[in-house]
Amino acid sequence: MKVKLEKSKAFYDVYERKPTGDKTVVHYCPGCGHGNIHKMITEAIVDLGVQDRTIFVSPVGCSVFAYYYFDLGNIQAAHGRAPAVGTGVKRVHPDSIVISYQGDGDLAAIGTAEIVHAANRGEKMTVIFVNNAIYGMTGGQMAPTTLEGQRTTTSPYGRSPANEGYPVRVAELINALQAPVYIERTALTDAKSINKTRQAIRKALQYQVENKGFSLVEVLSACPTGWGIHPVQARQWIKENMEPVFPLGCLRDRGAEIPASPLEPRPFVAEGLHELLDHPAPGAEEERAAGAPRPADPFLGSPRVKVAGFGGQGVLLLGLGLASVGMKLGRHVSWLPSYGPEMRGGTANCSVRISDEFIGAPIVNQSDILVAFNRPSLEKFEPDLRPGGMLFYDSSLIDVSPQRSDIVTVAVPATKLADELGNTKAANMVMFGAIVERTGLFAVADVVRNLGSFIKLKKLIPLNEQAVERGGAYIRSLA
Ligand SMILES: Cc1ncc(C[n+]2csc(CCOP(=O)(O)OP(=O)(O)O)c2C)c(N)n1
Ligand code: SF4
Repeated sequence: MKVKLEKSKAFYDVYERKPTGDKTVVHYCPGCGHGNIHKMITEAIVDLGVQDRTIFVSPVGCSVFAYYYFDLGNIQAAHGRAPAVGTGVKRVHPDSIVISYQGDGDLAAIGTAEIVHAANRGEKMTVIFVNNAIYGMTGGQMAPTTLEGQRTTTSPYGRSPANEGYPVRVAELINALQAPVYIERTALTDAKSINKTRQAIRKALQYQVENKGFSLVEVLSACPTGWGIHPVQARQWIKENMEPVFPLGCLRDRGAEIPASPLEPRPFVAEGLHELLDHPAPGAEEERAAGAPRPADPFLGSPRVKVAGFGGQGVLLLGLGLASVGMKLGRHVSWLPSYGPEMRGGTANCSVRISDEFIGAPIVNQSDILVAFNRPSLEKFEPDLRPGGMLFYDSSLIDVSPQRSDIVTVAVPATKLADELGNTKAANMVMFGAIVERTGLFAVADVVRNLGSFIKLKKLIPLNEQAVERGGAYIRSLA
């Protein structure tokens, strides 16, 4: 018999988001249950034909990086908040399939309130609850599901009910509520139980596709590392120790009572919202300055931009400016800042997307345009620029030449030009002018006209106007 092994299409081929190590393998320890459960989820999603509408909400815990692997819509929620985040997603996109994936520290300790209320409201989502009886990621502390007498790093003499209470049976707790449609507890111990888990995950997702209501599948899963035992023993340990406390089986299945119905379409955008926000509706005719055609290169017309430098160089404001002007011109935009805790001098970067299409994720992994204001930023983000992409760098501050030959490099002495205008801080706006002039993303005049949309102090506008125009003129002088 020939066995064909292939990876589910709902996984990425290569885990590009994984920053280090082998990008073809997951980061989980040998024998960990997370990988098995991920596989079951992806297979069900592909079979149900809902990959393009599934939004996976990752928890905090060992599966915090689940978004490295799933070729789905991915959101990483704060600890315990996945059901609340999932609620928001499902209410705004009732036609999406929402999966809240949570460990026991995440769901049963830090997010107790969120799971209880999401279940009680009957949010139409699927919760996959991975119960490994400890906090895996943080080194094996006691969790609410830790067994009586179980030794963990924070219960070295064994969990004592008198001191720490009894193990929380999550499936039973949720079963006390009226709204949920389907609740089942399964385990990953042997072929039979693995098959049961696969079926339960499938059913829970199927019910969501049929718009039936809230489902929770609790999976007893091994954490050989946290338990300090061999993966094979770990599976036996679940059987012998966990199953008596957390009995397997279906606690509730009301699927047959609730008729299937189509997922509701997305609610319309409130009429008048764009007028209220004082910008044209996305897709409306752009009000571009005369004589400024859109760039022919689609990547430059709808770019993914990374702007990076030191805090205090106006990196975030430049990104905000790109997004604000784009919005004023009727484009879909996103701006995602990222900075260190320092007020000044730390690193800062932002991801900007400008597009004619709805923007699924504001993250920019591979950029079409990189703007670097210092050498560490250039070195850090240059490898992520797509071949053929454009690199703008402040040549007054960066004394090395960029390394790659498959990109277009534009050196702009932004700080020097800003100094000539009397204010070093305007270097970011000099760069703004250079970027739009060189790429054709917007006209310089569009930027100048819309400066007030992101620079709130009116007295600063004249200087910034000069700076944008100076950057544009510099590019024209190179021609
Ligand atoms: C509010 C908050 N408290 C604590 C932490 C630290 N923390 C990170 S992961 C984790 C444990 C997660 O354990 P669990 O949910 O059981 O998932 P596992 O790692 O076992 O898959 C903790 C306590 C945090 N990030 N945020
Ligand atoms: S620590 Fe435990 S839960 Fe985390 S990856 Fe390792 S085996 Fe899995």
